[in-house]
Amino acid sequence: MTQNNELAEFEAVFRPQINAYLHDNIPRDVNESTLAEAMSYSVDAGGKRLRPLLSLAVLTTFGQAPTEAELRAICALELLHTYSLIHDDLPAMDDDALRRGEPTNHVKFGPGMATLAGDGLLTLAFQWLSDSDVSTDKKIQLVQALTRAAGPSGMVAGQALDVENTHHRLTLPELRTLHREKTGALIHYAVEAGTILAETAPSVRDGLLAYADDFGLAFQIYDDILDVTSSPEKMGKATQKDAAEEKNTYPSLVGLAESQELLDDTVSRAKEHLIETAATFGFSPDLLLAFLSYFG
Ligand code: GRG
Repeated sequence: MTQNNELAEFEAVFRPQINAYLHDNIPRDVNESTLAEAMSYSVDAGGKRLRPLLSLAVLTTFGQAPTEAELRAICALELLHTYSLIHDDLPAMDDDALRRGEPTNHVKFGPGMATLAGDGLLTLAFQWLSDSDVSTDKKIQLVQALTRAAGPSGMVAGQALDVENTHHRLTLPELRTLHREKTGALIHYAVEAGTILAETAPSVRDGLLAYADDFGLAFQIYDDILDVTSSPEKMGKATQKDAAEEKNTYPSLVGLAESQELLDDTVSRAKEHLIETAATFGFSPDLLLAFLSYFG
């Protein structure tokens, strides 16, 4: 089977499981029904489910099928990711009107309720992690890793750097730090969660995390490139908006051609980390390698 067929089959099995788990388990019986509606509005709006799929791909790579408890712990990350998107879209942040093809949470429910829906999903993520039926030792490791990735030493720090520098030009190393924290940290955690649940040896984990970090960087460079190239309509919008806000992106800092080169180098490094780790420790890199096809 080719790598890409393997990924297609994997996604066909697990994306519906993730969607169903999220849909069926988002609490709808909270006292405040508008809050419940606002939380499920964004969670049910779809999305690629990349982060939980990466965690599940690590488990699959090591021959393990997720238990219901593991699926709950893994889906917690998608709740947290969805909170970050709701807050990122708020008028006080990016002020975006569309997300996942639908009106953003604050357009539909107002900024106050959208803030609370994000707060609710962030908290619920830790509820799912801590009440999931995985071992206490693994739960502690997962909670520690997720707080590191999502909090003030990870995603929130990256977002703060972004907010603070909206009107300042960053250097390339500074932009890299911003993206490693803002976007890369949750992708790092997605792979780390898989290694915790699969109980991989520390050297395997380190090799997979090196892959994850290059994956996260590539993901952001690719997103920056797509913002400029994806469609004439989007190109006009993104360019105007980014120029008006003096946004720090790879194309705005180094141009499109060099951004593409940086993307190619980063994807190649991710491949090398994975192939080397797999060859040293004797597992198949194919499924995780196939995830890199996302970048074309
Ligand atoms: C508000 C604390 C706080 C953090 C926000 C994630 C984030 C930090 C900002 C998102 C900014 C952004 C759009 C970055 C581009 C890369 C990215 C994270 C895209 C969204 O993730 P996808 O493509 O989205 O996985 P889907 O909809 O598929 O889940």
